[in-house]
Order: sequence, then C-alpha cells, then structure tokens
Amino acid sequence: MTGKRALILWAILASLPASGCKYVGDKHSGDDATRGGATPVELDVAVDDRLSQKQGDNTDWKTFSLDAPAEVTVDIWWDDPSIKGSVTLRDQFGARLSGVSHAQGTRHEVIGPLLVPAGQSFVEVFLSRGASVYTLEVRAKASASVPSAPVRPDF
Ligand SMILES: [Ca+2]
Repeated sequence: MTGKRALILWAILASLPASGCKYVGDKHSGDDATRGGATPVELDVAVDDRLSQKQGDNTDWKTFSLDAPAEVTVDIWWDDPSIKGSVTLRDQFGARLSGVSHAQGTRHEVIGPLLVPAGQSFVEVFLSRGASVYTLEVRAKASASVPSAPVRPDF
C-alpha cells in the first residue's frame, strides 16, 4: 500500500463514525431482537411488520405454539423485494428447522410444509440490507402421518 492510499483509507475510516451510513446493527430492534423477546403470532393469521437496516432494526423474532405435531408452512411477502435477508424456522431451543435466503426480486417466499413438533417454535426474520414492510403468516395443518395423541395399545 502506498502512502497516499493509506492516507485515503485512513480518511475514509476516520469519517465513518460521523457519517450517516455507519452500521448500527440491531440497536433499535426492540425486544424482538432475540428469541427471549419473540412476539407471539396466531396461526393462520397474517401479521405486518417492518425491518430497516438504516434504522438499526435488523431482526424480528416471532413465536407460535402447537398443541400437537403439525405440518407448518411459513409465508412471507416483502413490500420491497430488493432487500437482503433471510427467514428461518426454529424449534423451541432455537435450532434451525428450515429457512429461506431471500432471493432478490422475489416478493413471496415460503418455508415448508414441514412437520413441526408440539410446543413452542420460532420464526426469525432477518434483514442485512435495505428496508421493507413484510407480511408473515404461519399456517398449521394437522398431520395425517403423526398421531396427535398417544395411541393406546389394543389389549
Ligand atoms: Ca426488531
């Protein structure tokens, strides 16, 4: 690196904290930045929310509960499909069950249908660039292949 280049790089780095485009992370995400603060959503009901990288709201955690194992489908519609982001379906411990990386220009993305165990599960909506309102819906259908209650042995 030449001295001039180093000076230019230094000037750019030094100006970053004062510029409006510094990365603010999830600073203004609210409680739903983490699994512990996930917002409950009702099954089969579409909800609207918004993420904005510039405003420091990159992550929204949602949670839903199943009485019995069910085939779950997660639908998301992005108002601005030019964003970068992902949607991940996670189990009660936060482990990834399935997910989608947002495809540029696509408005509607789907996870599943996927067999999800009874109890609490989570959807993590993450945006790394841009800003968009989105609509999210978690649908659950009783699974024919899995008994919803313990089967009594036939004596
Ligand atoms: Ca948030």
